[in-house]
Amino acid sequence: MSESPRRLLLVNGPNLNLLGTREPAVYGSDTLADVEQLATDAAAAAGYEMRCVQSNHEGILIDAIQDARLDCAGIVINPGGLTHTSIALRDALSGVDLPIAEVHISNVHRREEFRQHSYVSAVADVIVIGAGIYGYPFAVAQLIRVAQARS
Ligand code: CA2
Repeated sequence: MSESPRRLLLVNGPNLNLLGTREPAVYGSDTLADVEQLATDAAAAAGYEMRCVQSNHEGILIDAIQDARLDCAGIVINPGGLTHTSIALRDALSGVDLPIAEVHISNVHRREEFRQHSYVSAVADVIVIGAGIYGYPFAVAQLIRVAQARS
């Protein structure tokens, strides 16, 4: 059997490109570039490369997840609002059969009722909620632990 690739995919969903520009009380003042840097550094510290994708389009996210099957060892994803609506995204995540880490910057459980349910959580190996952007490097480290245990 071939070795697991030393590459991870970071997926950020709709509106996360706006990080640092609005709603600082909820999401902080760091930008998407800051998030991607933190996650990339955490991956590099363990000898992994990070591919970063953000899109406001569900199909683009699904294509990136499907492609990860070919050359990634795991996926870190903040699905944004699609967390609470998208069966298609969940099907893509369960279909690739890779370790999955779900991240939410805010504590969704202290927010509106509609944010209390995630379609993604049932297919995630790691879930990090409410740790701000520092949830990303934590999720990366835990994802690598799961990926290495599996290979
Ligand atoms: O807390 C999170 O990370 C969320 O996944 C963020 C999503 C939200 O729909 C989820 O319930 C929780 C929203 C991302 C929108 O990001 C913005 C950032 C700055 C300004 C406006 C939106």
